Amino acid sequence: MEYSDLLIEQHGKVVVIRLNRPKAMNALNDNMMNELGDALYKFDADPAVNVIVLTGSEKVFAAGADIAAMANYTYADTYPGNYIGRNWEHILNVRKPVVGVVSGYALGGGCELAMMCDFLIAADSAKFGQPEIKVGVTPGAGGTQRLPRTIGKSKAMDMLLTCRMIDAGEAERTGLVSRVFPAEKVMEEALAVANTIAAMPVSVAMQIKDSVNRAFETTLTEGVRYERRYFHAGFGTPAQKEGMNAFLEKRKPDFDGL
Ligand code: CO8
Repeated sequence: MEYSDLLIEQHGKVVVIRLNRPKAMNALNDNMMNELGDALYKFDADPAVNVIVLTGSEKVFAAGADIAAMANYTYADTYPGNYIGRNWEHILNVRKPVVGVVSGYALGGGCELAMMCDFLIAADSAKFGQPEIKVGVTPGAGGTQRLPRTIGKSKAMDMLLTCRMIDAGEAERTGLVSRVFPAEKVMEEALAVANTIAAMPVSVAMQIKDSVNRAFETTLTEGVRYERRYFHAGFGTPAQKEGMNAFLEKRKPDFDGL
């Protein structure tokens, strides 16, 4: 598939998917979300890829769902027609790590899409917000759910009800992003982070991602049982043999293809 709203770059075992609708602040329309789903599934299945980086431009990650495209939708379009929704959550089916890199605005559906990444790295220019109330709707892709779970109820309510944007510093303090870098260095630094993950055994990275996500869906006891199954099963894998033998032999492990 040729992409008109995405740019793709590959750096070793890391693939970078860049949202690219510069004239519309990367507003997320149906075509872009279809293309994103296609690209995510393709790279998730590609043995040459261990990590996916999702980013936008220097100015904007994404300024939300495309308001021009949805302004005239009716309820029949949205609920029975499922015009906006059906292609938004493909990212949650991706089994390999997805690192989001946010420079500039991540607003509305853009902030929600960012929160669907496994973790976020931000440029010091990043601004996160959920201004849906100002266009007369609630968030629809997890803003009222993932934001309070991530930054706490008080800050989330504040952002959701007043449309206040938070900057990169506040996003890092509240746990929305894991690291912040100067805007001009953020991609270089994010690629270094992604390459660190890409050098680990991809099978174990996938198990860790699955276990962490399970933590948000189950009780602590069940979550630990789930984790324990992966831990025990690890002893049947080449990644465990290579990792532990390399440690004992005082050499660097080679997890290529594991
Ligand atoms: N949709 C469509 N077009 C947009 C959007 C958008 N969300 N955001 C910006 N644009 C367009 C503008 O209309 C403008 O187009 P034009 O040049 O043709 O007039 C162009 O991008 C540049 O924008 P601005 O001139 O406004 O640029 P500024 O630098 O002045 O401002 C902002 C940048 C602050 C990002 C501003 O554009 C803005 O506030 N955008 C809207 C943000 C917003 O309200 N987002 C929430 C949208 S609703 C939503 O996301 C619901 C998600 C539900 C998902 C459910 C899935 C299941």
